[in-house]
Amino acid sequence: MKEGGNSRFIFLGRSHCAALTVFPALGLRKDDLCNRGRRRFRWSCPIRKFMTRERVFSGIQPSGGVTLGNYLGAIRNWERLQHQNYDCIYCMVDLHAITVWQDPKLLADQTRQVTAALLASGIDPNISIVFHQSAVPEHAQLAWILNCVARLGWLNRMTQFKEKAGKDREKVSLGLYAYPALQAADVLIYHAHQVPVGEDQKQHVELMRDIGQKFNHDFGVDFFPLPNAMIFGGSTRVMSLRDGRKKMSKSDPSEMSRINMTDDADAIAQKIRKAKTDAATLPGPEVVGDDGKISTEIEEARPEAFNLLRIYSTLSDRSMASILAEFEGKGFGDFKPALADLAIEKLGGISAEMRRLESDPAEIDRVLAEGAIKARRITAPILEEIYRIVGFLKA
Ligand code: AQP
Repeated sequence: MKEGGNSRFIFLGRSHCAALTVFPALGLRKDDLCNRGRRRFRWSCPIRKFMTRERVFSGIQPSGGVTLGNYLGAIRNWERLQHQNYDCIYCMVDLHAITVWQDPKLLADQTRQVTAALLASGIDPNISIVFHQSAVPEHAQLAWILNCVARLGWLNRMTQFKEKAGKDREKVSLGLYAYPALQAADVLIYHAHQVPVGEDQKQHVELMRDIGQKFNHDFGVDFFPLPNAMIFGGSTRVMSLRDGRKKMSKSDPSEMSRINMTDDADAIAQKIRKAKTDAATLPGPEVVGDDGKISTEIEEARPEAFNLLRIYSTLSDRSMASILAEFEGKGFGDFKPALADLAIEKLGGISAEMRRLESDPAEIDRVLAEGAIKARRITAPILEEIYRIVGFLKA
């Protein structure tokens, strides 16, 4: 049996026990193991050697209703990835949500609602692992270790912290500052390779790589694979309907700034009708370059207009050039009703399914509990290995 390539056969050293624990979770048999003996042992990642498919991890905060930004920038892509050659793990990151105040009376329902949004969007818990973060303690356990690996200087550069903390930096929680180290733990505890996110999370994924690399270097191991940000689809950054320079966000105080996945047809139509635009007519397809992109200069001159056009293009799965060819020379009086009809058509089914799922909270809880069991089959042996690398005594 040979190591490497696409072989399913794995050679193990001291990691044998952890490997045996994780084997059933990966659908492999004990016979697939071949222990080469201690002489050839290197500190390396046993789990990684098992993997025949890349692992995808991503999360979403149950910090409010799910927005069109979350859907187009993340959830829709997650649904598509589970039908490609990946093992997908999707998490309601409630530990992240409490980095800003969450009403305890609402948090559980918000977690169920976000789960309902994933399921209603086609994420299948029989294909992907779907769970909530606080049910898998290894995330927080690894986060503490990574807090001791990450450097203050790195966290000081995080733009999301600067934006969320604003001028009142002294008063925000320590958790909000340490958020990216927990996010690194979320991904590294699965040895995940790919992290599908919206554009706003790119810097955090880069930080995960730095943290993983420093851990590997400090402990002299080749343990954590370094994850990649997967940023794809036509709407990697959906902007506020009130301000085309600001990201559409769950926590924006203005309800009119976002479309929620639970909005009914009237609310969607009203929000699009009132969305900020400009007085000019829409340009033709000549503004789209050969690479399918529009220059930053052109977009920045009309951020609200291009935000709505991009939403239309992504929702309809059509190119920007074909949308512009259709609406060239028309004003927003023509374009907005067409966008509203499209959004209602595409989102209506999802919000109806969300309502149906939310009417049975026990079933959502069952899905999450089952997902947590599957997740822990992966995280527990990896954490055990990490504890050994760090030098913690076995309990
Ligand atoms: N406007 C957006 N456009 C594209 N992608 C977006 N995402 C969020 N907003 C947009 C992507 O959705 C995933 C889940 O995000 P999150 O809930 O974990 O945190 P967030 O990025 O901070 O989202 P919000 O809506 O802005 O939440 P609050 O207001 O609570 O901070 C991520 O992949 C994110 O990129």
